[in-house]
Order: sequence, then C-alpha cells, then structure tokens
Amino acid sequence: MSMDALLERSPSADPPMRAAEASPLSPDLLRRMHGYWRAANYLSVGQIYLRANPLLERPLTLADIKPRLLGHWGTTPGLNLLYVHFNRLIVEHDLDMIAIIGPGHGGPGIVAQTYLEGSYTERYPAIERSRGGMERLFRQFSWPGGIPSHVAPETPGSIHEGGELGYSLAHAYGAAFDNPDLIVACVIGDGEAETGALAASWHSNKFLNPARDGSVLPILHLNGFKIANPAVLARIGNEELASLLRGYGHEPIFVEGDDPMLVHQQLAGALDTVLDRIRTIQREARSATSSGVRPSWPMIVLRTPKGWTGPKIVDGKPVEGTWRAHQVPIADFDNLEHLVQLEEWMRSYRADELFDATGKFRDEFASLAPTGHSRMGSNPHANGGELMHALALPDFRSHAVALTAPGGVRAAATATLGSYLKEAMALNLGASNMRLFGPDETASNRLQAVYDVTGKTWMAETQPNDTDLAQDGRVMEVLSEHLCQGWLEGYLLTGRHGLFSCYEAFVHIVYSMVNQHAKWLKTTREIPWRKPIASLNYLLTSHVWRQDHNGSSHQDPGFLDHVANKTAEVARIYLPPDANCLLSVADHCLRSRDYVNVIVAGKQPEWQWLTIDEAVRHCTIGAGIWDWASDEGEPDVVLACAGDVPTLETLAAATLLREYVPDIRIRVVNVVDLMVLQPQSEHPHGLDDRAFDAMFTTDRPVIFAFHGYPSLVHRLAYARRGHHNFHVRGYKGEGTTTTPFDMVVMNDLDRYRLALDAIERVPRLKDRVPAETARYWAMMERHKLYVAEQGDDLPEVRDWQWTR
Ligand SMILES: Cc1ncc(C[n+]2csc(CCOP(=O)(O)OP(=O)(O)O)c2C)c(N)n1
Repeated sequence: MSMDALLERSPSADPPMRAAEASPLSPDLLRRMHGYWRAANYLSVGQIYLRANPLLERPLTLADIKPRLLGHWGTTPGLNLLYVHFNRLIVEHDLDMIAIIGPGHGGPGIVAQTYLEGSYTERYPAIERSRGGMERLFRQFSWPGGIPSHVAPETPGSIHEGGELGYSLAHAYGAAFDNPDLIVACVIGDGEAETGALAASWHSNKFLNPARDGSVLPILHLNGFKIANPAVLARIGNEELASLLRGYGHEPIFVEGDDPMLVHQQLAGALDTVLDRIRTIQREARSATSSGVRPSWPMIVLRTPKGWTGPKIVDGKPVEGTWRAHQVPIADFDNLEHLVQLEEWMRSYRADELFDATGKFRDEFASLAPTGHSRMGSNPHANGGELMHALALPDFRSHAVALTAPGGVRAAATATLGSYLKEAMALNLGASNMRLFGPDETASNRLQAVYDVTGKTWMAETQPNDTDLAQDGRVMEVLSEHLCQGWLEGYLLTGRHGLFSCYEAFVHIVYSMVNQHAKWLKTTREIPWRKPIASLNYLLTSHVWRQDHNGSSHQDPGFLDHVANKTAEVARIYLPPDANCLLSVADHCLRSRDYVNVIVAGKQPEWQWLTIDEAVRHCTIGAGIWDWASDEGEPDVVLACAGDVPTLETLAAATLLREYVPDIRIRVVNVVDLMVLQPQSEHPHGLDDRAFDAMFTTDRPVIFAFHGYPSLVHRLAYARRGHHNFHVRGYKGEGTTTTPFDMVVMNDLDRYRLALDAIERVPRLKDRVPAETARYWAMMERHKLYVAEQGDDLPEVRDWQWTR
C-alpha cells in the first residue's frame, strides 16, 4: 500500500474493512497453531478449576476441584487466540514485541501462555513443564499464598495489571515512546473501552512519532459483553464503530467469526496486513524524504464469542457468547452433572494430543513459540529495570538562588526548577530516556525553560502561530490527567524516567491510577526478578494557596492525604519551603527508584530562606529547627510549618509575636519531608523519637501551619509523645476567588491567627488572651474591609519582609 493511501483518512461512508478471506496459514501451521490455542485454553480452565489430576488421567472427582472457584473465563480464549497469533508474527518477522492486556482479569490465559513458552518456569522453577509442574500451576492460581487471578506484577511479560479497567492503551503508548523498534500490542476490552481513560487514550496517536517511537497495535476485543451487560461498542454496528475509530485516527480491520479455523486465517491475514502497514509508516517516517504527515495507524477489531470454546448451555441457560461466560461458567459442584460437564469441556481440548505422558508440551506445538528474549514473557521491556540507565543529572547547585540572608530575595520556585530540568533534559537528549508530562500546564507551572532544548510533542496539524510544538519534542502535553499518568507509568515501567507536573487540585483525577501504580511497586519489591524502576514523580503546583484568582474549583490539597495512605515502602511527600529546597528534593526524586514521590511547590515569586548548602542539609534530614528564626534555649512555643505558604505565614507570625510579646521565646521548625512526622516503626523516613522530641519538645505548644488538611499531620504524628500539644492549622475547605492572603485568612492559616493560637497556648500569656483576641478581630475587620474595597491585600501583609 502506498503512503498516500495510508495518509488519506477514509471517508466515514467507506464500508468497514474486513480481513481478507485468503488463507495465509498453511494447513500444517493452522493445525499446530490451533493445537497451541487448545493447550492454552486447557491450561486456563485447569487453573480456574483443578487442584489435582491435571492431565485428566482418571475421571474427574470432586476432590480434584478447588473448593473456591475464582477467575474469569470469558475473556480468556480471545486473549489466548491473540497470544498464539502474536507469537507467529514475532517468529516470522523477528519482532521485538510486548503485549498489554487490558482485560487483565484474563490472567489464567497469560499465565498459561508464558508457561507454554517457557518464560514462566524460568522465573518460577518450581512450576516445571511436567505433570507435577502443571499441577502446581493449576493449584497456585487464585489460591491463598499462590498467584492473583489477574495479569499481575507476578506475571512474566506484564507491565499492566488490568484489574482496574481503562489504562491499557495509555500504558501501551508510554511503553512505545522512544522505543523505535518495539511493537506494543494492546488488547482492549469492549467494556474497558467505555471508560473515560480509555476513550481519551485513542488520541495518543497524535503524540506518537513514527520516526523515533515504536508502534502501538490496538486490538479492540468485541466479545460483546461485560459482567452483566452488553458492551456499547459491540452494539453500534460495524459502520458506526469504524467511523468512530477512523475519527480517532485509526484504520480498523475487522476479524469476526465463531469458526476457529476461519478466524485463525482471518486473524493471521489481518496481522500480516497490520504489520505491513506499520512498517510502511515507519519506513516513510524514517526516510530522508518523509512528509512528516501524521499517518492513519492500523488496528484490529476482533469480534469473537465471549467464553468461546466453553460450555454452550449450563442449567438450560446459554453461556458461550453471553455475559454468563464472564467468570466461572460452571459452578456449584453439588450438582454432579456439572462435574460431567466440566470434564467434557476439558476433554474437548484433547490434552493428550498436546502434552505427552509426563505433562511436557509436545515439541510440534512448543516449537511455534519464539525463543529467548523474543518471548513476550521474557521481553526485557516488560521488566523495565533491566534496561534502565540512570539519568545524567546536572549539578543542581549551579541553578541555586543566591542568598545572603534568609528572606533577602524573592524567587519563583518552579521557575528555578525549570532551569534545572532544562539542563537535565539537555543532558539526556542523546539517551532519549526522559520526558516531562503535564495536562497543558508546563508553561503555566513555570517550567517553560525546557522549551529551549526540546519542544512539545505534536503530530497533529500545526498553524503558523503555534509555539514550541515539535514532532520530536520531549514534553508531553495533553489535557487529560489520565493520559499524562498512564503514559508516564508505561514509560517508567519500560525503564525510562519522567516527571508529571500538575495543578494540585486536578491531580485528584488520577487517584485510582496512583493507587494501582503504588500497589504494583509494592508487589514488585517482593519479586526478585523484577528490577527497580525510576520513581513516579509528581510536581504539584499552582497549589491551593495561590489559586486565589481561579477560586474554589482550583483549591484542594487532598492528594497528600491520598498518597499518605499508600504503603510506607512507596509513598514519599515533600513540601520544600523555597526554591533551593525544591532543587534538592527534585534532584533526589529523579535519582530514586520504586517510589511515588509527591512534591508540592508554588510557582509565584516568594521569599527565599535557605542557601543551597543549608537547603541540602535541611532536606537530607527532612525537618529542622531554623536557628536564624528561633530564640535560644527552651521555647515558650514551637511554630512548625510544612509548605511554602505556611512557612511564610509562620515566619510572619513569629515577627508579630515578637512585636506583641518582646520576651517570648519562639522556635521555628520547618518540615520538608512530611513522613518524618511518622514514627520510625511506621515509615523509614520517620525521625527517631529522641530527635523528634528534641525538635518539637514534649511539653510545649506546637502551632503547626500545614499546607494540606490538618488531620493529616495529626494522623502521622499521633503516636509522638508531644502530640497532644499539636495544634494544626491548614486547609479546611474554605475557598473562593479572592486575594492570596484572604485565602489563608479564610482557613485560619494566616499569621494573625497563628500568633493568637500561640498566645492562647502559652500558659504564662494567659492574661493577655482577651486583649490579643480583640486585636486579632480588629485586624481581621481591617483586612476584610481593605480587601473588599481595594481588591488587594493590606500593604503591611503584601510587602512584609523578614528582618531579624
Ligand atoms: C474501572 C473498573 N470498573 C469496573 C470493573 C469491574 N469489572 C471487571 S471485568 C468487567 C467487565 C469487563 O468487560 P470487558 O472490558 O469487555 O472485558 P471482557 O468482556 O473481555 O472480560 C467489569 C465491569 C473493573 N475491573 N474496573
């Protein structure tokens, strides 16, 4: 097919393209591939049902059946079919290919396939390719202490769990970026395709550059049903579906049927066509005369029955080809008819033709599989740590803000980071292993310096006034937090590095995705063959305290609570108080492995507190007493803070307190690494009790100004000796379009409130409380009036500067 034909998007009136009726598979190859598929289906059913008698050497008895039947059959035969056909393609064309399985609940299929190809036994030697090994393979599935029912981290060749549907295609693109020779086959469930994340993911093809990236081969698996309902895309007719997919920039080829022999031929032909098109697209894009025009990428729509080859009718109700096939089609073995039916089903695969008497997969079928790293279960891209190289990172000190005294200069933290990221990006251009991800906010978040060295990836149309768009850019901007997260996860899981910068309030959109990634990391730490990968780094900016102009929709710091719930092995939260601390923290995070790092930092010009050397020391410990802001000796009160705006308010409160009560003794403690608050027994970053008590005291009031919801500080510090003295101020859900200072006032995090909090809690100042309370309310009145009339903060607040 010519490139012109490829580039020309088909008018929607064109009939959907069906796979040719030719027979690319020779009779012998067809027979062997069909045998391979039967073997995989047999092993899948065996895993769901059997604890013994794996080769059915004697009639099944109830004792052979697992007491709890857990697993998903419905999607599995389709996955098995595709895997066998991918294998043929890999072998015939010497492909570097991995598969992402969207319906990850089809775990038994992928486990069976990696077992048949030998990858599984190499990772888990006890699961031998023998009768005993097969029995253990069956027994361990969905068994306490065994393996999960999904395509889990434990499954060789997987970078995608699939338990939570929606992220397969985004992961696939993340894996393909900067892997020019890799083909990422991605099976998408027709139910999964209804999710928002998956629906957005089709647009990923506008960000995939065929000249430097690999390819993604989406296969929409129309088995027609979900758990209990038909799937939308299976019921809109081929023409409408083809129009939809073409609208997304794909040219679909339909493979449809329920006669295995015909479907094998059709699918093989479709895959040959698709591969041919992918290669044509890549050849053109990589040629000196490339048009640079975005191609229409091929894809396959596979319409086969759900639960194909399984029982057709159970208890008088249709099962194959219906939603009833979704999980365990035959259950309840009190009914002995069911035992007979299961045995008939399993025997229909004729396992004795496929496995020899010792349980070994017969060579005539086994030899169809690729070998070595070509096997999808052994492809190193799916164990990204094996391929990962550390980033070349610049000396962050050379980007530091120069400071002669605390509070002597203002700087924008994220812009400072931007200059560091620019250099980091430049240093790794050659390695092509670093990207920056963001939902249309990189410049808004002040990281635009990176555009000096790389543009924003863009394969769609351009206009003369566009700026910084580039087909080979390394900044990934798309207005979908799901896509940013999914792409980055796929990129990290295949051994590369990145950072996701996001408005703090909208990162909540990916709550569920970070859950799944954190669980993946936690599990992989326990799997010896899974090598560490680069951490998932978030830079949350445009944060709650500086979203005064956008109002309450843009104000919510709760992502910290969410991440703090994740396992201590994985979760890290940093609140650098100034630009130099941000540099130190970001450099640390980019070097770290297997964590979810959340960094919160503002983008507005703010007062700077620490020199770069002080910042490094401070961030290394994670928290510290700021001597320059503190009085010597035992304090009357500890003013603690975490976050840039709370730090500013705390220091301003210290100034006020010294003005109100000249002999007051204040200690200022700043927390960068939030997890220092937890006891060491709960988190590896926790300060040991003695250091914690020495810092916060055990008997003085601690007024803690916190960036996020106050309850989080209490949660983390509740077991500390002095916790009952902690009085935490933070976001309490008050917000609107107002001034920056009014935002902190609305949430009682302002300097005047913090100062009054301190006076109220220092016993020797008890008598002053009524007068100070009156002063506070007078101040609040003045503030509110000024803000309402002038539309700006009081000059003494706006122009406040640290002096001591
Ligand atoms: C986000 C999400 N919502 C709901 C579920 C529960 N669930 C598991 S499987 C399934 C149906 C999946 O249908 P489809 O993607 O078509 O897969 P298949 O039919 O091939 O099993 C549902 C709703 C889930 N796993 N993830």
